[in-house]
Amino acid sequence: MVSHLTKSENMNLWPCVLGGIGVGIAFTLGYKEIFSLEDSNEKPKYAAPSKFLYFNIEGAGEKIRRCLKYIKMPFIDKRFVDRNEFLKLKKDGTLTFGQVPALELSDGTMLFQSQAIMRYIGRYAAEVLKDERLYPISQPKVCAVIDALCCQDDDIQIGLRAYRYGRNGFDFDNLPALNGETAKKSIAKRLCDEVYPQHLARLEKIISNSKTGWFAGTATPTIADFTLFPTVEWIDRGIDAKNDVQYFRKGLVNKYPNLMKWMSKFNNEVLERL
Ligand SMILES: N[C@@H](CCC(=O)N[C@@H](CS)C(=O)NCC(=O)O)C(=O)O
Repeated sequence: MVSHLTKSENMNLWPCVLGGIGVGIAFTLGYKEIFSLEDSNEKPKYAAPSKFLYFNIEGAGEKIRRCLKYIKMPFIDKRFVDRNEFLKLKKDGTLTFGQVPALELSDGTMLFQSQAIMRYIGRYAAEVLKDERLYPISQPKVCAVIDALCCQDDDIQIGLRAYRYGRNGFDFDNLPALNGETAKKSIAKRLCDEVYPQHLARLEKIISNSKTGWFAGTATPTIADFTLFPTVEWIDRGIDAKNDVQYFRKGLVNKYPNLMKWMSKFNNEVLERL
């Protein structure tokens, strides 16, 4: 093709040609990635954990406090001074499910349910702090193993939760049909003789097969280890020897040597260094 433009006119066109090519490439790759036009207006994906709300006991909350300390996240450790302080939040609707643990984030968002909270902390550490130890988001299959172990923890606790908290329906102390102490005694026996040994045997097998000594086979403990530790510890202690669980037996974990080793490892390598 013959050009009708002079040489200098031809030279002047180059910026337009290059610009056009640039815009083409930008649209092909997606302008967002190149110019980050939208990013500047987007809200940050994560807000930092800021305040943890729970009773002044270990209970279901300690694993969360431990994870926050493990990733060196500063947070307000709000422990209710009495039950009324908790009931006030329950009544005013702050607690979506009427329960704690709850984690307030720096933008005011409230998170509930310990499993969801643990995962959020794990993801926050991985994405924002670039610390994948608790929840390796770059390895989805490992995360699925971790999630399964956390769900298993819930299954292990089902019997105890039903037994212990009348609000779940099995209100031994107030439902005459449930036969009070007699029923409590035989259910506790069944849990200690059959249910917990089955769960512990499965956990023993998993931890025996782990090359690293942590539940998901990772180099460092994950939220699965932080979640299972208090549960296995409670079972071993005969729950916590309070009146409402007086029929539980202590020392059930002694029969499982690798679970015992894992407990010492968690104590020495995690708890003592927090
Ligand atoms: N599935 C919940 C269970 C939480 C739960 O049971 N919380 C208890 C304290 S450990 C609670 O808030 N109970 C309400 C009450 O005592 O009225 C979780 O894992 O966060």
